[in-house]
Amino acid sequence: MAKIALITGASSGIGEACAHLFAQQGFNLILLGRREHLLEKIAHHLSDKYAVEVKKIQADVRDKENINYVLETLPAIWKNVDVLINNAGLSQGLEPIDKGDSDDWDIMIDTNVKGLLYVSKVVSSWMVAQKKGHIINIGSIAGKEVYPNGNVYCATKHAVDALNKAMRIDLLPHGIRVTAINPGAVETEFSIVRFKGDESRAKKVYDGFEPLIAQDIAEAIWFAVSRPAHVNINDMLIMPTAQANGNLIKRD
Ligand code: NDP
Ligand code: 8X3
Repeated sequence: MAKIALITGASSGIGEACAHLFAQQGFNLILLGRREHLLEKIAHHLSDKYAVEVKKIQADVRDKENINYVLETLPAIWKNVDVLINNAGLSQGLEPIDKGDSDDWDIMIDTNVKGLLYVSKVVSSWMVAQKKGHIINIGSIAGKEVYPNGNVYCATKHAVDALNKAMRIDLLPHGIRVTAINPGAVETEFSIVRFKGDESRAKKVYDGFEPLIAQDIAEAIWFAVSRPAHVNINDMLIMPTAQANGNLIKRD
């Protein structure tokens, strides 16, 4: 029977790239995100191209009750999840702490931390019952250090770093693998979302250097997943060659 990967935030960027790569590897997919038309397009393309089964879940990871409902009401066969990719996440704004918008802070904390927890609670309980599984948590260089005006986004990714370590401990008795994948700058919709649709400001983030692309991160995730069962990659930090840390990029 084909393995199953559940990917949150599968409608664009890193999540979408993972959907392609895992379908290519013969995984059936559960794709979760809010923008149904994008999930539909991706699901259609992948099931056609790779003859895999794809289930779409249109949901907001911040909605605890609905997340419980949509996951718990999946047919039993779809609960045999082998790989969970906790990827749904975002940044909102880039302001110093005294000027930041507290609504932006709520959105980041609710999505990047609480949303990841809601999904993980349900799916890890299935993995515990199966005594197998692999959870991939998408952190960031922002979870390893703090950069100017990154305050709350960095705090949420530091929380992901802590939760990754905590899951590794809690799930150890059950043989479940847990991996953090921490990218530096990847050109996706991330900066367009951070700057609330301001595409020219978003473009400037990647001016004068070669950022990572979503495929680079999907390949790193696949590397971790495809190790032999006795090998757990705990943590990977992946940067563009032109980026030394959260705040230092060599531009032309
Ligand atoms: P994108 O904006 O391209 O993708 C983000 C994905 O998350 C989308 O599919 C979006 O889908 C989904 N998402 C956002 N909010 C929610 C929500 N409330 N409920 C369900 N899904 C949600 O950005 P990336 O691919 O770059 O981001 C993916 C992850 O990578 C994030 O966790 C981000 O923090 C992390 N990251 C990104 C880096 C970068 O430089 N790009 C670097 C380091 C980490 P939809 O809008 O349809 O719900
Ligand atoms: C997203 C990339 O540069 O904002 O995690 O930390 S960055």
